[in-house]
Amino acid sequence: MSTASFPQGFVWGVSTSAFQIEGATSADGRGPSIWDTFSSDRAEACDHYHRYPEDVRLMKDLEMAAYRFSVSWTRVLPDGGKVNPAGLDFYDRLVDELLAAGITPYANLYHWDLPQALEDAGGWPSRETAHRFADYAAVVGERLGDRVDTWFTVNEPWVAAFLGYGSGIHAPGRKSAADAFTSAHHLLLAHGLAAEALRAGGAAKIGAVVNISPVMTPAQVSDFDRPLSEEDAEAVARIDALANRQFLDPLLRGEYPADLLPVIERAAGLDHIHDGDLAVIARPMDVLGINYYAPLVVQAQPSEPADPAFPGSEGILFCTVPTAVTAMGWPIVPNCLSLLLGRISREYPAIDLMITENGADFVDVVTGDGIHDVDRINFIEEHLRALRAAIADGARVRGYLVWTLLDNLEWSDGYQRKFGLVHVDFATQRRRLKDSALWYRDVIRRNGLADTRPKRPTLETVAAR
Ligand code: GBH
Repeated sequence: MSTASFPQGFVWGVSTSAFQIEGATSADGRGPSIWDTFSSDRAEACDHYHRYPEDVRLMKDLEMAAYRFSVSWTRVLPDGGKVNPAGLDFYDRLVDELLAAGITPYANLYHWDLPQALEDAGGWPSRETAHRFADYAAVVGERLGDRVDTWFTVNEPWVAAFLGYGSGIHAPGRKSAADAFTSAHHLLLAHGLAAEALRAGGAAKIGAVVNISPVMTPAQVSDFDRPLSEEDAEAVARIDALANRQFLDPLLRGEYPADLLPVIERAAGLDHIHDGDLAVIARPMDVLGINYYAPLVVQAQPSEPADPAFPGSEGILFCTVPTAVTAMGWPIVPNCLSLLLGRISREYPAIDLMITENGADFVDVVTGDGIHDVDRINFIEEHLRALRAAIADGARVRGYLVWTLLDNLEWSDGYQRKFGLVHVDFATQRRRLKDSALWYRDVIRRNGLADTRPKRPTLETVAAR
């Protein structure tokens, strides 16, 4: 195997999420989710609910092997309780369409669109929501379980808990450290209970998806081995516990990190963690999905107040660094992907991994003859090199899914963010392949990268921005 090619059977594809592409928010009995309530943008998104045959055809033309989509909880259970068969029918049609196109379906049950009725009943800070989620998982599993290859339960519980209930920049927009920690625990419990329900229904493979970011100081961004002062080491460890180990340790070791428990206790107490919960959360799973975008860059700064998205982060400054960034301002550090996969392989060696999201928003150059997104090609290519190196070092990564197929509705940022391999004109819903889509098809065809380095942006493309 050359250094640019990937293991035989490596799975290539893309990920999407329901609220970001489906639209049709009141079609066929769908109920309101917290994102319908919270978002101020037009909700028609990519109208994928009606255009899914075209979108599946696009993926087929791009020779994708796998598609990870999310199921909208409120299509299936509009008020969180009663089943809406017409909503289930949509995913039934979608899965059949994928299989007919030779694309393996990976279904994700929760990409942040909690039924508004369940939020009104307490939301994720309420333990009951985890049980409602397991009921929902059983319903979807029963209908699609004979055809879905892999089930993911929750996507990025950190984001759902700490941006939804901590900083409040995501739905439902609540701002309470206690609610954020209890939500995180209940999302993990929801994963475990849903895994049990799916297993009981005979599901093939089950996993959870976490967003993991290496945590480092500004100096370490260009030199991972740079030694740290005691204060900075403590700052890095505290953010690592909040962002990463809070989820990895319960899922893969059945315990909360010892250094995190006092932080949770101060903000939320520990009564919400019941005896037996961690055993449920740590039920064996088949794959851990990892979404990687950017490192978290921090340093000790005594006067700094806590960031509401990281309750317990008093005395820690989140830094900007002079590296290349995406349009969103996220630092581009591809080798962080090898760093994090090496770390997970060492510390949690038993689990198979899949990169379930990686990608970037850039200002694409849209012309009559095409959409030129060389920055996205460079971003993905450099991350694939880092991934390939991690695999050579023994990381058990079975596949890679680009975030995302289509330019879409980027949560609180609306429509101006462009993460797609495919451009969408939201006035007409016309889809056009970007250069990156065709480039990715070539990666899939040769099961790896070309031996030459990617192209840097040309002066014309830079000037065109
Ligand atoms: C994903 O989450 C989501 O799953 C997906 O729905 C979304 O469209 C996609 O990202 C793009 O946003 O402060 O610069 O260090 C990403 C989770 C958590 C990743 C916060 C970036 C901040 C990076 N994100 N993190 S930075």
